[in-house]
Amino acid sequence: MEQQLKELQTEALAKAEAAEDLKQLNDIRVAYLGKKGPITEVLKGMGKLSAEERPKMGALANEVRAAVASAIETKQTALEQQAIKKQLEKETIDVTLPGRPVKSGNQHPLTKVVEEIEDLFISMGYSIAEGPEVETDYYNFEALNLPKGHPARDMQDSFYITEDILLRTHTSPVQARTMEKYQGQGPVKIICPGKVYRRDNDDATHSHQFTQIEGLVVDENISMGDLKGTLEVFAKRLFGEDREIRLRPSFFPFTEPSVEVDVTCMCGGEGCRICKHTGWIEILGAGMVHPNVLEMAGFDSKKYTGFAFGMGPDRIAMLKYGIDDIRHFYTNDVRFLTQFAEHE
Ligand code: 2NL
Repeated sequence: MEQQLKELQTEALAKAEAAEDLKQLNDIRVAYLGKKGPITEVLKGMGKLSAEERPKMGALANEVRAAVASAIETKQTALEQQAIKKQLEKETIDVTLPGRPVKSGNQHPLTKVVEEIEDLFISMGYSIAEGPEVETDYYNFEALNLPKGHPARDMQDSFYITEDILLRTHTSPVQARTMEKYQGQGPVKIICPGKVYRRDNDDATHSHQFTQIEGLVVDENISMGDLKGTLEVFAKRLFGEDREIRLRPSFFPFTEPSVEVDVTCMCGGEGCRICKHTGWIEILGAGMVHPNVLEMAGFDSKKYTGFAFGMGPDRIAMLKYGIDDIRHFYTNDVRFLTQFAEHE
């Protein structure tokens, strides 16, 4: 029996040593140390032994069991370490590799143009004023000298919510509201940027929602000369110092007299498709604030005069960047939008 146990030990140790992975090693553990294993089998024959031999064999069996268990334990640690080492080698990270670039967004072209124009007027002492996009009939029309029955108030042209409430069709109501807040005390010097709405079928040059920037100056002794000088500074700063402007007579219900303002074309007067071979491009409308508008907002039109102007950043951005369709601003195709990034 002693011989059998020693052979079992030698055999188990050799197998443990030869195990190639943890699964094989576990099979060896179950085979030799399990309840149905050969050591238990051998010990079943203990009954045939003498009383002196029995404890000796019991002790030897325990020694064999311990030796096999310890060999398996040692091998297991070695195999586990080997596995970790292999894994680490496989997962080696090259910390010197450059990182992947993080994609950041960029400003919308309209936002860029609006902010550029805002900054330009802020540098001339203007404040920015904002107001609601859902307006009352009073501020959108009445206060701007567009009385009931005026064709511009047509249901066909505006988005009415009720008979008295609509989506603003221009940013002028913000100016009317702001003037009221001044309680007849000048000077008022504001720029009103924002979204406006008109009932239009969208095409390359029309959008039912677009942007507007209006400006308003009200003070004593404000003249048409102040308007012209201001717009000249504006046009030169926005489009280039080599540009000139011209004023043509026009009509708006809220200004008298009213003008339309053109800037010389980038073709330098040679004539091109953009200026339709005239050398001039229309960029805004303006005029002297109508006395009715001043009075309705609480200003004494004998003491105060003012000028106002309005322009469409959509159109200006289209001219500035050579964009041929206004709908590009609102369909948000990233292939379009990312062209206005100023960084990589
Ligand atoms: C255009 C023309 C214009 C105004 C807007 C205005 C506002 C008040 C009083 C007087 Cl509160 N006028 N705004 C004046 C003239 C022209 O816009 O073609 N816009 C795109």
